[in-house]
Amino acid sequence: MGNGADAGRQQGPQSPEQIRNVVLVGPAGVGKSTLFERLIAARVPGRHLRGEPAPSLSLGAASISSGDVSINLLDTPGNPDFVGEVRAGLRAADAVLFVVSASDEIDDATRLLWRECETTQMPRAIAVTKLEQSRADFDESMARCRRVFGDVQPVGVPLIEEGHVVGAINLLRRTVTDYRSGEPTLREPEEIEAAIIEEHWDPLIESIIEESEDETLLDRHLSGEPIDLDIVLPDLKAAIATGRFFPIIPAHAPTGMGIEGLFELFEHGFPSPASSPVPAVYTPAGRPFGAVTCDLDGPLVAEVVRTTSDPFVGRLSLVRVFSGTLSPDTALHVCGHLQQFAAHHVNGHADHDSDDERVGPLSAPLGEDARPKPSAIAGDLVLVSKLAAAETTDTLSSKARPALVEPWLLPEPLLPVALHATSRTDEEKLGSALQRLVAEDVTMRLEHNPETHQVVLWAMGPAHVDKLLNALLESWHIQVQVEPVRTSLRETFIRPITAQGRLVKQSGGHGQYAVCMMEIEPLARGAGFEFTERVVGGAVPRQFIPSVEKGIRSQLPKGVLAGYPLVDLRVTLVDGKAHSVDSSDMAFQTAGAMALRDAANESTVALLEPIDKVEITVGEDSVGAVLADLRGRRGQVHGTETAPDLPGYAVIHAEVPAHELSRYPIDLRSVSHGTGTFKRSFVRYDYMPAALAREVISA
Ligand SMILES: Nc1nc2c(ncn2[C@@H]2O[C@H](COP(=O)(O)OP(=O)(O)OP(=O)(O)O)[C@@H](O)[C@H]2O)c(=O)[nH]1
Ligand SMILES: [Mg+2]
Repeated sequence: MGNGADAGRQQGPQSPEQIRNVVLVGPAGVGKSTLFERLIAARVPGRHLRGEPAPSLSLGAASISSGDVSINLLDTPGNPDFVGEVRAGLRAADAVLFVVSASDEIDDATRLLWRECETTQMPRAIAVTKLEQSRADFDESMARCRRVFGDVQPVGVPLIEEGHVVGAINLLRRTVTDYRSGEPTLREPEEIEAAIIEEHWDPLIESIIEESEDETLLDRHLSGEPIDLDIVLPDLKAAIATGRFFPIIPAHAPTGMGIEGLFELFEHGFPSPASSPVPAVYTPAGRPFGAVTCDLDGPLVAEVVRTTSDPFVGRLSLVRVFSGTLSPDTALHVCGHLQQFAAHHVNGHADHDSDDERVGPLSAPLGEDARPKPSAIAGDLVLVSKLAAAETTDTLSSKARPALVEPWLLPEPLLPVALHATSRTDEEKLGSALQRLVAEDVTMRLEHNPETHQVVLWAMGPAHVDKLLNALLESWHIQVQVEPVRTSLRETFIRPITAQGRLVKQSGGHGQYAVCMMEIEPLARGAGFEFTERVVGGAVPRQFIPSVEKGIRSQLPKGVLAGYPLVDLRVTLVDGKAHSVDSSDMAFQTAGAMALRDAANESTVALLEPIDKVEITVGEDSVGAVLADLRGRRGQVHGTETAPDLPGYAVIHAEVPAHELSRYPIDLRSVSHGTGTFKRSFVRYDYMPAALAREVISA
């Protein structure tokens, strides 16, 4: 390739048609990162494979050039705790390379990920790894994919001998790449290989024609004419674009088998951003923004899909440009209104609108590294440095025409952990560190519970929590301890009683004198607090009756038994005594609160615990196990039905004490073999069993 082409690459793609955004998705450990690195190494001079990859914890990105196109590859984690990264990757990309391992069954975790892709309706291809392993079988793997995913047709077939990958057949080119000599060598198929090509050719072409609806190709195929690559490729692209036809290709990173076939697929079979739908765009006030298309001369609309930060380098935002052109050193409008769109609470991600964020230098990501990039056009992905306020899902737009992109659907973090720093100095740093880290990760939320005085982090699962603890330690040098999450309880009187508050202090000069008698009655759940009075003959002087009420009201949030707010009661002031000199507003307030406290003991006051409504979606095979587990959690099951849009799944409706749900994301995953997901929402408070209440009170 001449210098001219290289210079062109430095400039980045000149039109959206020259861009491919491809995201690798698949279950944990199938070899996505290995493949990602291999694809980079195949196109970036001087780049070598970097040993064993660690399980991925966040979205990886690399911009590489291949042929005439610029490919932005995205690598996602397979661990279900990081499904938020998968969703961000799907938003940033226009096509999916779904990766499965030939030596594993298609398990429920894989199905869940496939469904994540399916809901986006994005064009997909499938790569099969680990073909040389003893249990692996490409045909078997293909058959499994067909059963679960639909119209899956091979465009390549591996050649394996005694557990070694020795070559691959390219079905579209009808050629073989041979690795036996150590170097990939292109050759004509031998007889047996030609038979394999014939076996797969008809179903492949017929599937392509069915989706592309190309009559000319159909005529050629029926008349038995040879079909050249340049004839079949546009139809392949059309078939893939429907999102109903999935080419499957063997890939073996160690030998490089399949790598060139994948590039061929990316370049000629995958869509460019020009043909992808643009997400909904509004003005920051929520009004229609006007049409947005993948046009580099259009208004700037871009979205942050990943945020990383480093105490030294500052914030680095990975941005997908949907419209317009992003240039360095310009002022931008940056905004995020996450709560407006999210179905759940997103504490820690407050709405923000900033009118003068300056874009720093731009760069193209390359795994952990980056290379300078002059600008980014519609359809491209780019790293933007030093945006002060931008969080993941935020919109970048021009100051002249501010925009707000509707964010992708965020998963709800349901695993709470309470954190505190191990030392006092760390405790001071912890608040700001947590705020920064949570701002980077929209699948976390942060809650300061004023009732339990705990800092509670809501995460997706244990690996997600570990990731945060590691970041606190490594980037911020803060050591934290995780403690059980305390539930916000309530206190309530369980039977009517009479109470007396008696404040009699005769010390030196002015004394304090107030006596009040009251009747306390429990009220229905949710009724709150009512105050009435039946005082006769001025036993409590008129002006002090509101004082008694005020005193009681000030006691309510502090509780009377275990320090939890007292709720659902009616107090009727019936009698009292006053002193012409020593009685005062303060004295009656104190007496009112005293009466409430003195009346409280374990036989008159009970603890209430929050009950959540829970909706669990789970594979039908796991329903029994999940129901049994719910009983162990004091859950009340209200019904089970087949999932409306999810064949093979059931939805369980139940009410469960919140106290029993603190580890449910972990436990549900294990009782349901990874098929279970759930939603929870508070419904009401209800009595906590006495034995449990006693534990809480004595704790
Ligand atoms: N035998 C064999 N091992 C492979 C192959 N591809 C990857 N591996 C190994 O599989 C392990 C997991 O690979 P990764 O690339 O980290 O897998 P991943 O899909 O990125 O995993 P997550 O990031 O956790 O989702 C590593 O030890 C790789 O060396 C392959 O084709 N054959
Ligand atoms: Mg990985």
